[in-house]
Amino acid sequence: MIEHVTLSLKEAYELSLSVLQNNGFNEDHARSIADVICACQLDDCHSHGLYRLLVCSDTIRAGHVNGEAGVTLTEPSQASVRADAQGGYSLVAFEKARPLLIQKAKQMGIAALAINNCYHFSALWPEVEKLSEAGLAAMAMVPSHAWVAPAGGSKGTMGTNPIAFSWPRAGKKPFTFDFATSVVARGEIELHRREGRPLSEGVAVDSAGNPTTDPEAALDGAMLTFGGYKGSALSIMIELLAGPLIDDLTSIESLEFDGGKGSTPYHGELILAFDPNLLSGGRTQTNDARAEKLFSQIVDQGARLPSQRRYEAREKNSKRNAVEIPKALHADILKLLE
Ligand code: NDP
Ligand code: PYC
Repeated sequence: MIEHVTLSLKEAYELSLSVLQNNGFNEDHARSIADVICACQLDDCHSHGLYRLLVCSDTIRAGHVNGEAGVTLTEPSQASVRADAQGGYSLVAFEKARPLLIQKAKQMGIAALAINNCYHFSALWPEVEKLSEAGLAAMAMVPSHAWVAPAGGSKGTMGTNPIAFSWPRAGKKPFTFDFATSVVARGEIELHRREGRPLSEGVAVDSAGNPTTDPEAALDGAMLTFGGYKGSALSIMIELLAGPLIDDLTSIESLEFDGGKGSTPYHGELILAFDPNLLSGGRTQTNDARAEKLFSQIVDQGARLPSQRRYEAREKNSKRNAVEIPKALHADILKLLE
């Protein structure tokens, strides 16, 4: 039985800010990281919640992320923005570029944001959800480190490569999904290792290529893609679109750049935004009703929409004004204030 510590939302946020600033992130970076990890913790997304304080602090202590990096925005075309994160985490770059991405999508119907030269540790749903709150449909994708074997192989080649999608719904929270193209995120395997829990079968192979449920052996070996060759192809697509297409690193190159330090991956991110008003030729209630009919048919048969669990967790934790993290994680986080 794992013991937990309860933190009020304010305590969780202030603890996050203190740890990040104590480890060398300026206020801009510390706030952008704290916002996203606290949002994840609020939604019970544990692999990308307060646990990431350990990862961000280890990375800056290894000299591998610039905690004071500025951002340069350029506009290669009417429908694209590039944000150079200059060796900082991606989140400040996203926040600086977001208004321009929204403006361009609303002018052109579709717009792309490339974030370059960034360290990237975060869940993608907070980004696409924000774009849907501005009335847009959106997609985001990133590579990571070469930890995942292609279907039919057994050597880490692609990243855990998450893809997120969000769809705006009138009067309702967006329909959003966000998942790794590996069976589970690497962060989930790291949490299993911390808590001494075995993995499900089919998640990873060990360094000899044999199936394993031991988290340590999985982290030393290779993770597997979801859906066999289908997830594998999607993962390769993400390598290409959020790598060479935007002139940034693949997961293989990110791992080479890391040089064995075990820091956060360093590469680019691609975010696409679509304006339903322009692409439909003038959005009507019928367009919305058709999307809602699809959602109803899913829910009415007892299936759930992606995000439903997250939104329920958000409501529960907001009402009680608290989140819970494992006691051992809390102790490790407090050590980062020393
Ligand atoms: P999961 O396998 O838990 O999948 C998460 C998604 O699937 C969520 O949208 C979730 O909705 C939905 N979902 C789960 N179960 C169901 C169900 N039964 N019916 C319908 N929808 C369902 O997550 P992963 O481990 O793959 O990824 C976790 C996080 O890790 C993501 O946020 C991702 O962005 C992040 N990540 C970040 C990386 C990076 O490089 N920055 C790399 C890899 C992952 P709900 O939340 O409501 O359960
Ligand atoms: O959980 O796979 C992961 C991950 C990689 C980078 C950030 N999170």
